[in-house]
Amino acid sequence: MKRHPAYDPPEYLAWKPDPRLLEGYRRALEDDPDRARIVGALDEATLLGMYRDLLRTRLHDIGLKRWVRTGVISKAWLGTGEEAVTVGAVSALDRGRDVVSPMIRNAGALHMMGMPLADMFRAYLATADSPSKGRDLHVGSLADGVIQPISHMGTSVAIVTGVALAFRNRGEDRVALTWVGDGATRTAACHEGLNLAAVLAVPAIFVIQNNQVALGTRVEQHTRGDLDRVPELYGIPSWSCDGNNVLDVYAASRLAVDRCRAGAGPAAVVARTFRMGGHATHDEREAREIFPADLLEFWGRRDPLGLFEAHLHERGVPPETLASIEAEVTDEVDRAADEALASRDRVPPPEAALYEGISEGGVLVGLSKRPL
Ligand SMILES: Cc1ncc(C[n+]2csc(CCOP(=O)(O)OP(=O)(O)O)c2C)c(N)n1
Ligand SMILES: [Mg+2]
Repeated sequence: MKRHPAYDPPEYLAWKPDPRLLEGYRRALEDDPDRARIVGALDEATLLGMYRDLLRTRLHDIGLKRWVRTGVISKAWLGTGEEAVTVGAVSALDRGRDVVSPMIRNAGALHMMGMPLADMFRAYLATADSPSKGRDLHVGSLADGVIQPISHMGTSVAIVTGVALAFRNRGEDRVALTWVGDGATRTAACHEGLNLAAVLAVPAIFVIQNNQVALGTRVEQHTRGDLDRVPELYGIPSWSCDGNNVLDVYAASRLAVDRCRAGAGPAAVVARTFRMGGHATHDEREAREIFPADLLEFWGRRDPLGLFEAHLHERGVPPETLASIEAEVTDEVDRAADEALASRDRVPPPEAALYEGISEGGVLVGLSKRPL
């Protein structure tokens, strides 16, 4: 894929696949028979769909970064380097009926669940036609099965537990999934939520997204012990995976989702990855200062997009096929950003919009379109 000197992490600029890493990438998918079966069943169209989703996610980040640099917005929260954790997990869901509760670093889940990219950009501009009608840059759409997050880390664990309980009580064959950062796993809300999900045996999936850092605090500063074993504390089975290998995340998530659908209660996925930028765009330099340079290089060599692209080449997908997908997605993301800018010029947020859609007879708007 094209690299973007003004926006990509420096480690990505001269990116070349490392043959040893590619072999490890393949081995992770072949050594475990369950994962090998799941990945082996993917056809080329599905693999290319994942590539498209990864690219959309990366280019949406780049679009936001461009806006920050050109003064359109002051700050953006990005998921660069962590895209595979989102794309792999959502790919394991049935997007017509399941529900997700993404955190701000899981923006890929929004377009994958069906939200227009232009709406994702509009959220940052707070236009009246943005998903929250200009009230919040946290993005969701109940009609698309996306629960809008709040800032408070860990709360989505309890929320999806409640949603999954509703599914079970109604006898609906649906699952609810959320992502929990390494820092968020340290909150009381997360532990209460995991415990409740386990004892009620609800169809919820928790993806622990260990990107090695919480704001400016490295994982080894905020956690003693092994994050991979957190679900086990509550009797929740979990599958660990390489968070920079989209197919490994997909396979682990499928194992978790299949278990939930079979009625065996909650399941977890623990994905190890790395935040290649700052907590948001404002602290990129500071974020680099908290890690040794060789750690950034280590993770830079594991760019989830670069590795997947190289893996697809190895499987015989011609480079021109990927290049034409990239051209299409680039165009699509650019157009979405322009549409959002046009909204800002056309529809500034009227005060009245702030009071719209909060509740209708006590029922949140959106529920009627796609009941949770
Ligand atoms: C309960 C709570 N405490 C503190 C914060 C401030 N805060 C926002 S993001 C963040 C770090 C989250 O780290 P992690 O869960 O690892 O997610 P990441 O940002 O790495 O994706 C903190 C402490 C918050 N939003 N909520
Ligand atoms: Mg983190």
